[in-house]
Amino acid sequence: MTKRDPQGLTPLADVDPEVFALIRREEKAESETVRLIASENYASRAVLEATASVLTNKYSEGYPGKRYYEGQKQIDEIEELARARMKTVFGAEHVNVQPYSGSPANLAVYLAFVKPGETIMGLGLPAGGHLTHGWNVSITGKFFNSVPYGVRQDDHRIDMDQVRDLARQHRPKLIWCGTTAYPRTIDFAAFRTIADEVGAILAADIAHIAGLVAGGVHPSPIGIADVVTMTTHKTFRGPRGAAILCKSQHASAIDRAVFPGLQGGPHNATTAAIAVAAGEAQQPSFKEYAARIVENARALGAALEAKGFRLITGGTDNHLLLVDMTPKGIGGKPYARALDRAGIVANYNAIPFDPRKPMDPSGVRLGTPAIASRGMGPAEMERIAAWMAEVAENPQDEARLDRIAGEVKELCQAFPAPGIIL
Ligand code: DSN
Repeated sequence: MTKRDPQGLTPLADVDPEVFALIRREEKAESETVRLIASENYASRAVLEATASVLTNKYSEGYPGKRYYEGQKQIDEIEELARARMKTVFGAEHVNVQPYSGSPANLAVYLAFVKPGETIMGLGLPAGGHLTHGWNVSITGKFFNSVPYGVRQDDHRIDMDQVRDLARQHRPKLIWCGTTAYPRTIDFAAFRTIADEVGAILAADIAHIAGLVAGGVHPSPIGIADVVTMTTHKTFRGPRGAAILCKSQHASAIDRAVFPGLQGGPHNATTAAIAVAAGEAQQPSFKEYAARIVENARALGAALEAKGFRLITGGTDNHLLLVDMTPKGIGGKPYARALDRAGIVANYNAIPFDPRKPMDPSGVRLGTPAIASRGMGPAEMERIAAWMAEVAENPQDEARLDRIAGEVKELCQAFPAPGIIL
């Protein structure tokens, strides 16, 4: 769209070599490293293509058949398709695919069901909850009276007795169940019983485990929770986006909360990519992928434990491990830095009742969705655990970290990263 390119058809590499080079470097980095960030994954080429389509050009405030702009024939069909496929994948009565991401999806739930100042409950951030479940630095902890619950001191499992006691005492309007750093299954039915007893709306945030739920390896909250929120880019392996799934009786409250309550035009390219991802989630191979995530997390956990690592709750039922680095004599942050140098990408993370500060906590969080997408299995988990142990014992040995990074790269070459053409 310069004088020499009125059609805007010049490729990115020529229009903006600087941005192009940075994207290429990211592609190389994602290909050549073992990515263990529990919330990350590899979207397929098909998902990436839909995301990068002309749908980005359209404005579509409203919902299919009820838009404020003309020219919506394709957009309406795309959104209908995304909604229908998501309903099929999750068995939901109603789906809204317009939230821009997980935090706006959760805000829409507040807007639909709670007034400012009313009481809500969610798992506290230091115990593995999410900021938007009422943590004090988030708008959700400032605009609502938030009563966080936690995990038990002895086994670090969600303390359902405490949830019940706090709910009886504070009579919340809304109870969140859902986590970002919790390695165990969530007992949705137990939360339902408590919510019913105090007359609360039950919201399940399955952002982390949506792919496991879709793949049948984690119990589903559909039909149990009143409303379910999810991001579409974590274990679900779609584009950066979100969805809200709910019972029909809450459909119009949720839809009105998303638009016009919180957002303007939906990101139509994302909607198309959600449709693609939901189509992929209906394939038998998605079930295999979901099972591989959990199998790998268990195998990685067992291999790490055998090498003296301490796993919070002693293991995992899902896609992630929370590791207390204290027995290894290194903090989570310097360890995550050293791992990164060795080609293994994870994030430092607080552990429950962490004596250290949030920016320098005791733990690291490890997830297996991305390496499961590459097709790695238990044998590779053994190798990764061995490298992780070597890094923990030699975090400043640059030559050793370089050697490991080289070995990691070789392993990665044997398991090409989905969606990336090098
Ligand atoms: N940033 C996400 C995660 O890493 O868990 C939560 O929003």
